[in-house]
Amino acid sequence: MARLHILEFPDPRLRIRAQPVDTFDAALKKLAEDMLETMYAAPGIGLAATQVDVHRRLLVLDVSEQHDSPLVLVNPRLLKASGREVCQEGCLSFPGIFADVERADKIRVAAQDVSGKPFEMDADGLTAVCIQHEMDHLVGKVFVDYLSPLKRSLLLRRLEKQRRKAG
Ligand code: GNR
Ligand code: NI
Repeated sequence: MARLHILEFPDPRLRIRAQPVDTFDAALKKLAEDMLETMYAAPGIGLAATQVDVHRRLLVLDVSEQHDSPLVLVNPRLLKASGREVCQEGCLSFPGIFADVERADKIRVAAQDVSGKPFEMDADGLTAVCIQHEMDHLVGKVFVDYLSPLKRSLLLRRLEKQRRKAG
């Protein structure tokens, strides 16, 4: 296993639209494992392939406190979405900044596992938020895109300030 480098805003590669995964081989399994290791180490609850500069439709997540419920979704598709909820979100590509984002609170997703086997799952709460956040990354979208221009520029200035402080 290996830890991967996470791209940070405003890296233009975060805006690349991922292509479908079409080869379910050992390299894909290794990528999924490395993404999980990278996510746990960060620490984070989800990671999209886009964030590690791999532009394929693949995401990993684990919202459990024990870090014992890893999920890998390959070629995820949203089948259903209902309800709205506001959650304070963070993103490993925007270290140290947080903002409220409204999303669907119940979703049904179709995806494949790392072997290519199709499955469907229902999600709600933090799992639903996280899957939607990761699926956005796969189309080049990031959470601050949902904010008003004023709120966004405030947060991005805060991000810059923190970076300057960190050297
Ligand atoms: O670690 C993460 N936490 C988080 C909290 C609330 C809503 C979404 C997330 S995802 C984020 C990891 C990340 O950046 N994934 O793309
Ligand atoms: Ni993110």
